[in-house]
Amino acid sequence: MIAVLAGGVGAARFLRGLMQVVPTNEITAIVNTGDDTVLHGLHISPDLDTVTYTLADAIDPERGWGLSDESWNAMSALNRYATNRPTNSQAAPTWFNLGDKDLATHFYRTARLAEGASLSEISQEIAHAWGLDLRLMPMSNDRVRTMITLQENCEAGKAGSEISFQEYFVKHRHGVATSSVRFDGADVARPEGLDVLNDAQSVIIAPSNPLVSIAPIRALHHVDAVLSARRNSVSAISPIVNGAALKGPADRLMIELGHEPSVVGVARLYSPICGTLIIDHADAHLATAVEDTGMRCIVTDTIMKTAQISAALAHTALGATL
Ligand code: FO1
Repeated sequence: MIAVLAGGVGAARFLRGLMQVVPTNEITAIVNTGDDTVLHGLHISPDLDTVTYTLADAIDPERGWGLSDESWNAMSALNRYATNRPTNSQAAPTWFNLGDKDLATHFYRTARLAEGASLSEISQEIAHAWGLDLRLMPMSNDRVRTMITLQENCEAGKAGSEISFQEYFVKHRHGVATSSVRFDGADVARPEGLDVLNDAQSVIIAPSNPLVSIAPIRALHHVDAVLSARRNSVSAISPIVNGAALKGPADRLMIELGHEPSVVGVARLYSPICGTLIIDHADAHLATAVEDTGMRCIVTDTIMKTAQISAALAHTALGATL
């Protein structure tokens, strides 16, 4: 069985490639839930949904999240109330866009949670309903929330105050500087998938944001210990190419949190738990510097423009763990 540590968009693309290389029922994706949020009373798990929708070929390709051929009637109907609610009310938020079809997933997840089902059970039910037979599990069934501390006074609030990940990423379009990131609840949350990480033939860290998508998973008890004990059969794909993130704020976050925004910076973050870092041709000149951190380094095409490139990348990542 192959275990993949996954965030959102980059991980979903990688998993599409992996599914072309190994039978899907041999794949277990352990997915970040630090991005989860409750809005309109609905529990939303963006990374689980992005992986599910992508693997089910239902994702909106431009946005990289939510469903294709979506309508937004519920959201636009909310405006009537958003413009009339009391000033101190948080009701009818319109900054986080929920498509009409996407709402069905949040209705279902919220109702099943209210019935006492675990996020693991629900994630499997949703994956199955979308015809997926890979195992999709949340990093924990307990609440963990990525919190962003503001570096300076800005539109999002005062320096030193915290906002939730989605307020950072969506409401403020990750355009505000952060001084630290915290995973609220990670110290007491029970990790899902420790036995998966122990028993898997290979563990692959998908090209997700090391600091806000992979780090929440690593912050859970014993995860780093389990990975470092088997680091030679753990490989990672750098989400940073040529000093930049392909999507999202990974490069800016690395600078703000004191890391080098390069494959070497990624290597320093991962070398305790991972034996091989896979980097793009654009960073070939940094391969030696990556190896100086104690990791093997493989240079290949990591920009998943086509299904073939994704499959080849998955094959390389797998080969590096054997
Ligand atoms: N990302 C945005 O940039 N704007 C949105 O309005 C938005 C809504 C949204 C709704 C459901 C969902 O599953 C994801 C959504 N995302 C949105 C993406 C979300 O912020 C993810 O956390 C990011 O993709 C980072 O993983």
